[in-house]
Amino acid sequence: MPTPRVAAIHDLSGFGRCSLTVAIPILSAMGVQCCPLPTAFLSTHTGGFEGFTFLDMTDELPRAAAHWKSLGLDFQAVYSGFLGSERQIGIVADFIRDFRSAGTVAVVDPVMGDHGKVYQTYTPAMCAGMSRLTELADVITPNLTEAALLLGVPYGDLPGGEDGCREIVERLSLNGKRSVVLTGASTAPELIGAMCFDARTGQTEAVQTRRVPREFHGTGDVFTSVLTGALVRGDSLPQAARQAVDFVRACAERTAKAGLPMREGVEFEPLLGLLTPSVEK
Ligand code: PXL
Repeated sequence: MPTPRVAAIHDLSGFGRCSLTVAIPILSAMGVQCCPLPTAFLSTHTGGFEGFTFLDMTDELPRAAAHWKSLGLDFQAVYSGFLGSERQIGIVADFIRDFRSAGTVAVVDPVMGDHGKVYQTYTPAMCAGMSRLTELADVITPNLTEAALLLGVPYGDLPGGEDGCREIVERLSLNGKRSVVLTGASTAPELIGAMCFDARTGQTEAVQTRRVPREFHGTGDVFTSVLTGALVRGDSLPQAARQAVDFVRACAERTAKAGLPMREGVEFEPLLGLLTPSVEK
C-alpha cells in the first residue's frame, strides 16, 4: 500500500500532549505521513496551565496551502482540530474544498470544549463557525460538550444513556450524509468509548471498553488521530473506532497507574508500537 498522506490542521502546544504533538507521532507510528499546518503555537495547551503563550498562525495558513497546491500535493485525509481564530474557519473550509478529491476523507474534530465548558480561547463566533465547518466533513468526532454546542442545546439537556447517544449521533448526521463518532459515550456505568453513525452503511453502533476511572487531557486528540490513521489505511468506521477506543484505554490505564497529572495528557509514547503495522521492506 502506498503511504497515505494526511494534512493535519491543529495547534502545536509545546507541553501537555495534545493536537499536533499527538497527531504527528501517532500517524507516523501507523505508517501514515502527517503534514502539519499549525494553527497556533502555544507554550502549553489551555486546559490547566496559567500564563500560556499563544502565537496565532492565521496569516501563514493560506500561504502554506497555496504552496502545497502549487506542488500538486494530494491528501487521503484532511484532519482538522483546535483552531486559533475565527478567520481560520473559512481558511480550513477553503483548504477542504481545494484539496478534496474522490479518495479524500475530511475529518473535522470540532474542538470547542469539554465537561460542559467552552475552552478559554473559543468565542461564540468561533463556535458558530465550527458548526458551519462541520458541514463540509465526512466524519466528525465531537465529545458530549461539542455535540451539545453543535445541536444548539444546553449540555444538561442532552439525552442520556445508550439510546440518548444513538439519538445524538443520528441527529448530528445531517440526515445520514456524514459519519459521526461521539467520544466519551457510555452505554453502561462501567463502560466508555464511542457511539458511531456510519454514513456508508447507515448503521449506528456502540464501541465500548471498560472505563478507567480517571480523566486526562488530550484523549480526544489521541482518539481522532488513531481513527484518522485507521480510516486512511482502509479500515471501516467501526473498525477504526475500535482501534481508537482500545488505544486510548491502554494509554489511560498506563498513565493512571503511573499517577501522572491530568494536564500532562496520556503517556502514549511507550505504547506507539501497538499501532505499528508489521514492517514490509
Ligand atoms: O485537546 C484539545 C486542545 C487542543 N489544543 C489546545 C487546547 C485543547 C484543549 O484544551 O487547549 C491548545
